Amino acid sequence: PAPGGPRRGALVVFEGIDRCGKSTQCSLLLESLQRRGVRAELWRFPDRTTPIGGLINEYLQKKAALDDAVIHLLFVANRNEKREEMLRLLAGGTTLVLDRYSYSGVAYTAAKGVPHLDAGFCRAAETGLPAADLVVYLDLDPEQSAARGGFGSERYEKVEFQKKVRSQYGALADGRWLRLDASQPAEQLQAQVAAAVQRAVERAAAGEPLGRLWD
Ligand code: Z5A
Ligand code: MG
Repeated sequence: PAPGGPRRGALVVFEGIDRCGKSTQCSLLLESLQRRGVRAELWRFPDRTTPIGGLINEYLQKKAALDDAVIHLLFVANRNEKREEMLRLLAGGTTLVLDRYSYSGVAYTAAKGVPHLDAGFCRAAETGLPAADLVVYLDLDPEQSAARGGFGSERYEKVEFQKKVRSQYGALADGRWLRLDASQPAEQLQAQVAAAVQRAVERAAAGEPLGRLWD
């Protein structure tokens, strides 16, 4: 960073199949960052509070049927409507913790197996958004996630589909992904998450540039 200039925040994303424990880990992480005096915010995608997010919510709750390309592009639009604010917060030194992001977009749409909506199409739709400094991937067997509370009421919450999503995630992982066995106890997972996030926050503060999807 420029001497005396702001040190940027890190973009930390949690990914994984339904019920793998993302929201639990995100909340624990936010508390631990704030305890250590790191300025941080927790967001989730989809953001169901915007008009576009409202349409996504109706689709997920099976109150509306939408073409697969249309729902994919709504998820993309829902991230783009937050793009400017994300960039502003990161540049100003706030670390952003995201509960799902573009990696969900690719994994869930590509898992549908629609020929014209493959992973290449999904990626092309959202170049220009910032890439994560760290993706914490909580890997869990869909049979185990299905046994956790609340599974089954929304679209996509089917073991067979979640297996396809898991294999799509496997194809996306690169050097910025930390894959954790999500069947471990939550506190044990959090210790590994906190250590990796601290390193990502330090790298960002030291001036490592923010990446761009899908460079
Ligand atoms: N989607 C998409 O298609 N395209 C996109 O671009 C985006 C999303 C962004 C929204 O999901 C749906 O949208 C999702 C993908 C699609 N569809 N599916 N599947 P969401 O984010 O609103 O919901 P979710 O992530 O699928 O589920 P969730 O309920 O939020 O799960 P979670 O956050 O991963 O888990 P949790 O709430 O922390 O924990 C679930 C339960 O497990 C709960 O009872 C916990 O107490 C328990 N738990 C948590 N951790 C543990 C451990 N370590 N051990 C044992 N039990 C645990
Ligand atoms: Mg959640």
